Amino acid sequence: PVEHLGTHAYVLRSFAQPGHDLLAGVEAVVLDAPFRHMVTPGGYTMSVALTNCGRLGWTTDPSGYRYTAQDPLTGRPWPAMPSAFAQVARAAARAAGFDSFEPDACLVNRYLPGARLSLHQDKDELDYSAPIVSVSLGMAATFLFGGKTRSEPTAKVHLRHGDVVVWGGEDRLRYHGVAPLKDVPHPLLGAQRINLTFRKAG
Ligand code: MD5
Ligand code: FE
Repeated sequence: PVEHLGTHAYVLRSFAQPGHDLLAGVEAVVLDAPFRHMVTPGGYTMSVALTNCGRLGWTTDPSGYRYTAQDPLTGRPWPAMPSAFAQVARAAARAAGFDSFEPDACLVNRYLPGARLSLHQDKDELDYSAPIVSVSLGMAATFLFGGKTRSEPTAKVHLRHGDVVVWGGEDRLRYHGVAPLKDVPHPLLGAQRINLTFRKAG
C-alpha cells in the first residue's frame, strides 16, 4: 500500500521492520560519531541533533552547509554505512521505481520532544536526479510537505516508526520540515525520534 505525497513522493508505511539490525546500526554509528547540535550560517543552533555515516556527511557551521568526508568533531572519516542501512534504502528506492539508488551519505537526525525542523529545501547535493530516502524510527512526527516556494501551503503527514518516504523527480526540491515533536514515548526508543536520510551527495 503506497501513498502518494506528490507525483514522485511515496510513503511506504511500515516498510522498514526496524529489528535489531537498524537499531544496532544507529548505536554503532553514534558510538563513533556522536549526535551534536550544529550551528547554521544564520547563527541558530539546531534543535535537531545529528550525525552521519557513509562516505560523505552533511554538516553546517557559521560559514555554510556542506558535505565532508571527515567528521569535524573528531577529524576522522564518518563511520561506514551499516549494511542494514544501505539495504533498506536500496529496497525502498526500488519499491518507488528508482532502480539503482546507491546512497553515499546517510544523515542521522535525532529529535527529542519539542525539536523541529523549519521549512527548507535539500539543495546541497550535486545530482538532483537521485531520490532521497527517509526512514522514521521511534516517536511519531508530523512531516510538513510544501511546494516549490516557501509560501505555498503545507500538507501534514504523520510518520511513524518504520515508515519510509522516497522523494524523487519533481518532488525532490519541494520545501519540507518537521513540526515540533510531541512527547509520546515509543516502546522501543523512548522519548526520541531518529530519522535516517539517505542521499547521493557526491
Ligand atoms: C526528517 N530530514 O524527518 C527529514 C527527512 C533533512 C530532513 O528534511 O534535511 O535532514 S528527509 C525529507 C525530505 C528530503 C528531500 C525532499 C523532501 C523531503 N521533500 O521534497 O519534501 O528528519
Ligand atoms: Fe530536508
